[in-house]
Amino acid sequence: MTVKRREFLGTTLAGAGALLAGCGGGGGGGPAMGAPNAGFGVSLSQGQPLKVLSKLANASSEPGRFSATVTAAPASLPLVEGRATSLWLYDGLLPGPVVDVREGDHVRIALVNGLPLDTTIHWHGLPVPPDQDGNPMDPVRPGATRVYEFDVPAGTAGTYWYHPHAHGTTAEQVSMGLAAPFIVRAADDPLAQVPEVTMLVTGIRLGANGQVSPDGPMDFSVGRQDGQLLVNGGWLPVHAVRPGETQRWRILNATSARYLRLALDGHAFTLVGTDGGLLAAPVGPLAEILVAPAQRVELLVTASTTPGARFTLRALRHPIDAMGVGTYATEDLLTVATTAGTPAAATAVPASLRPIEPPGPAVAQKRLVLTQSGMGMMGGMFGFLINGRPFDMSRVDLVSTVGEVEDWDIVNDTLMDHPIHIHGTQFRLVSRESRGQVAAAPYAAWLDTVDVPAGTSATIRVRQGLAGKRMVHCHILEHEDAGMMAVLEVRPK
Ligand SMILES: [Cu+2]
Repeated sequence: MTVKRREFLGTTLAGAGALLAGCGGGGGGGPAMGAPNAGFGVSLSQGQPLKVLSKLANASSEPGRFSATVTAAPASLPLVEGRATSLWLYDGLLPGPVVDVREGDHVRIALVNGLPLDTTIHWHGLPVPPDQDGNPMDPVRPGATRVYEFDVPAGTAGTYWYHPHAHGTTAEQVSMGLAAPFIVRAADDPLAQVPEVTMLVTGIRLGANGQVSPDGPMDFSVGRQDGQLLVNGGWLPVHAVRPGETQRWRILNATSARYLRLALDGHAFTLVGTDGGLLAAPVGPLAEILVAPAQRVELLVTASTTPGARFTLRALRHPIDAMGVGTYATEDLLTVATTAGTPAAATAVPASLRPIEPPGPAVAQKRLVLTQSGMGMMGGMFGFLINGRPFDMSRVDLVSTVGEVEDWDIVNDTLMDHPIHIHGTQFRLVSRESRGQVAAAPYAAWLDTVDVPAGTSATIRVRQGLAGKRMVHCHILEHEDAGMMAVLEVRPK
């Protein structure tokens, strides 16, 4: 069985000629997109049971403290027959070990850098102090150990992740395997009784030699392309479920650039959580849900009551822009297999989950305009800029004040969709604008990453709680590395 490859640049290339002027691959596009998987195509083993992710062991026996060491280092795994694939992994695991803590915990994690290059750990979505958040200004050198230390405040229960944020090499480090979930639990979780499953989605692209292929110019233009989608490190794994059982799925999109428009054959989703944890009330039933790169969702899924049946979880066809430049083809992610036996009893879903307080009126405004330039950094054929400038870590681009609520208009004047991530806080989507039509956010939810499709804008309401420098960037990792990032300085009140 083969995965349907992404349909890039096929019949619509001519219309995108201006965008792609300078593409070395000529009319056929670059090798990564124009000829799907040309030069790649090593098949991974598939159909194994969905891996239950290992947890990072807590070395502290003191209540309220989580203490551990994690090592980022080269490792090799037998992903394809007869070959060892060289990867960069946390503690030798693909994906890395889950940090599983409770609200109120004090977290102390030592990172040992066994990699041949600088790295950091960014605690994606968590309100950790800026100097503990793995900014590119704070590299951990090869051979060095760095301790990250922070509190996990009340109200932050949710599904987060951690990954490197080193200057210019984040995409490379994540594509080599460095990513892992970080789950914060609340003492009063209204869904604590629902069996849960964590599913971290990553991409892997292996060359004919069975090794991870590096990013090329096309990747640095439109985000890393081709390869296979893995769930918990496995290709097309099988998730066995008792018929009729309701489960809580925590799904993390840890791919470089792949938008996941998720749908499960014959099933509907109930959305109960987003990047920053639970919604005020369940939303659904939903036939599909879009999870942009770096975003997370918590879904309730009630399996079919038919024993011994199989259903496919897919990432559905999704365009990455408004111009017909490229579209992700539908791709299978995982098989849900109902077991034999009698169906489980129905699970009652609470009508309300937790209060989501309104953030209050905005006292300041910001406008971020995303634009495209003719030439990109890192060999990309075009660059993406925030307010006209590429990233410079020595410059401050935006200034906010601790505790002040701001409205940010993020205007996408490029030809591609960009998932925009702000470090250190969770924000609310207020509204979206497209072709002059404004639509209010359909429900209250905490986000740290908002997708802003090409030619549209999004207004978010955001507040930073701690002073220091924060990163604001596109979470298509190749765009981030190629300079689509700004420095936000949060000043004390
Ligand atoms: Cu981008």
